[in-house]
Amino acid sequence: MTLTDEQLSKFHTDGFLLLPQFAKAELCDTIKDIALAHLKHKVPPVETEYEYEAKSKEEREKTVGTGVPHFVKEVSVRRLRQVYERDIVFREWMENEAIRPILHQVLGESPVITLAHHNSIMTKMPHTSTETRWHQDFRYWHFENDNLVSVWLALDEENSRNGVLEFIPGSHRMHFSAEQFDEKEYFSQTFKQNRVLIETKVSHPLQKGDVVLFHCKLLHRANKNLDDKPKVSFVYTVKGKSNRALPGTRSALFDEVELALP
Ligand SMILES: O=C(O)CCC(=O)C(=O)O
Repeated sequence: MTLTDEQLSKFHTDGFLLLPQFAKAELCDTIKDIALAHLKHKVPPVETEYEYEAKSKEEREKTVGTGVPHFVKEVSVRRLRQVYERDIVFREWMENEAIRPILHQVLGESPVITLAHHNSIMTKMPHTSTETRWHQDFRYWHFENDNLVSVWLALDEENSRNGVLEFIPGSHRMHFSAEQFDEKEYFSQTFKQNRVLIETKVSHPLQKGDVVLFHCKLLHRANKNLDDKPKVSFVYTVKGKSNRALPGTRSALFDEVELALP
């Protein structure tokens, strides 16, 4: 399967692309069942809502993922980290052959999974989750260039009620000044110029099996979950093969997995 020229151009213009019904419902259900079991038992390494809110920029850059500290046992898990190693079903989804030609197209070269970033089951728990503020994923990542794309799989319906992703189209190609971001490098909502840009945001409700590709510099956010069921999604990141992680940074601490064309 490959993208049409129109789809590829849309990805480069908008910074994201929806691939409707890319994964089978049965696979999504299996992934979700395993994820829910890991979430129930808070199988490490995880990130909790507490850590997400409390960590400084420097801590977020360094964290490699541990367990849940004893004092945050009751707090909800925001994401299961390092999912590639957790279960064969997770690994097979990340290595699935059908998406490789598409990833090759959007990156313009061989895709390589970076296990340092995302590589997660991302959740929004009912009642206890928090908003994810406007940000670029690349802010805490350290590579020679920004040729990185994330692959988001909706394991169930994602909508405005349970916290579907929202994007600012084209923001991956914009240049921003440091003052447009707060101390944790979230895109400041009080800055007038930012507010104008935020009004151009878009979001698309997702169905089970939908995949969204999005560029690592695309501004995106998500609401907290106002529904009664958890929102559970799978996200991993690929980079162009020639784009090396900078030595000595967290981005270089983990293995990479090359996805050869089938
Ligand atoms: O909260 C969400 O569902 C999106 C999470 C996200 O964008 C991130 O952690 O980079």
